[in-house]
Amino acid sequence: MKMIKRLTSALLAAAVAVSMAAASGITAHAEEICLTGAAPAKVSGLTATARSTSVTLKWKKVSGAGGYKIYRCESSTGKWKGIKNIKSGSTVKFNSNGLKKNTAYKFRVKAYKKSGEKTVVGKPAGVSVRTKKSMTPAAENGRLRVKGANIYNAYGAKFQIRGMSTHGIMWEKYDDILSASSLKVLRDDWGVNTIRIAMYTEEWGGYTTDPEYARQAKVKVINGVENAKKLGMYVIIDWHVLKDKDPNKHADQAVAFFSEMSRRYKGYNNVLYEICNEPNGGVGWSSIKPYAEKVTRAIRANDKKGIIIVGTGTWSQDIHEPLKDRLSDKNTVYTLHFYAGTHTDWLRDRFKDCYSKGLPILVSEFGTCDASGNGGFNSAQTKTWLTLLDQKKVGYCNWSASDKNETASAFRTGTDLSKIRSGTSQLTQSGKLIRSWYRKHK
Ligand code: IDC
Repeated sequence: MKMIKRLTSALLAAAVAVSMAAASGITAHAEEICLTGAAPAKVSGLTATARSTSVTLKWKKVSGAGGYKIYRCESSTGKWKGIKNIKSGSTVKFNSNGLKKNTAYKFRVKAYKKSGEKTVVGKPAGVSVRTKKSMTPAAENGRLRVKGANIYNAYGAKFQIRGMSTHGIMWEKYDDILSASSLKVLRDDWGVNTIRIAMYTEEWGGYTTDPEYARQAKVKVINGVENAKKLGMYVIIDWHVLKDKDPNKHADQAVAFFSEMSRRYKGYNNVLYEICNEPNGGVGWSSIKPYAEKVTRAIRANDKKGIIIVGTGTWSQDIHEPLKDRLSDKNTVYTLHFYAGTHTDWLRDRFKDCYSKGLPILVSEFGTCDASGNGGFNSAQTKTWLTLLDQKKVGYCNWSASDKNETASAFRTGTDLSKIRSGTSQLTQSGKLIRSWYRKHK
């Protein structure tokens, strides 16, 4: 009994000495002797979850590891390649991005630690996995978030919105494009990952002009969001300020609307809130910012994660204004709109400057023609813009997925928007250009 007691206290004293030494940064001599050369244990519990272009690896933390080395081998080539060295000893998860669809991969993870000058590496754990053939955009990418000047998916890769905007959902039957069958064609035949629901605030059955219009418009928005969700597409709810010029004019209604939407959609991972399409008429950032703060507060009271899109002055061209006066909400992007026939090098230069200074930008609307939406189809300028945005991985939505008789429309006049067909037979020159561009990236 006495013996055991004495032993226990001796052990306790040793433990205290070691931990004191560790705390003071001195390595205990005894520890050095027993650890030199001893490799960390083999990683255990390694699993791989495949999507179509990325894989998430998870494993159990290895005690004493200083980091992990990760290797990948595409089975068709049989060659192993070191793809990542994670230095934090506590990391037990890694996303491997940019993989080919429907392809077999093997991964290896080895724990390592530094021993003096040397790195000692444990035995590899391995796992095999096959990426999926295809997945919906939202299943593939999960919840989007803003980081630096870009939008990222849930697995740490930059994500580019490629969307179509409706025309005004209260105009004619332009909300028909929100049917599940038409959205599916946009998703599968075009490669569209996002639908933007344009709800005018003043023009043509505008939300703020009559409570009955507001009620009808809301039903259409909800229908569109639900169909997008079923199809795994992202959806932008757009408070389409235009004629009203100053978003502050209907700020109370905007707050009430976005408060209701964010309460409804806080659990969805596919909803983005665009709170003012295009401030104009000389309304600058100093007026837009307090409006954005008000609406952001209303949204964040319910939905902490959905991305907020904020319009900028001069029909969403003045992105340089918020550059030096950013909103505090980190999950916000700033709107830039271009119409290819009107906005050329000078606006591209502004875009490049703001992007390079870290401003997160979304082109939530662009047209292939001049700013009137009619006339001046300009394929060359459209391609110059889209090439630039693709280089920076900045997203865009085309105006518009409608059949109105104007140049910006993607569909020929008289197309039944509720049942669009795959292929190009129903498309205008603008629709053909957009579809083929989006398909390249599918
Ligand atoms: C245009 C529509 C047109 C409609 C007009 C209403 O294409 O049919 O009569 O609005 O004022 C924008 C706006 C967008 C415009 C579009 C083309 O966001 O509402 O749509 N545009 O003018 N900004 C720049 C161009």
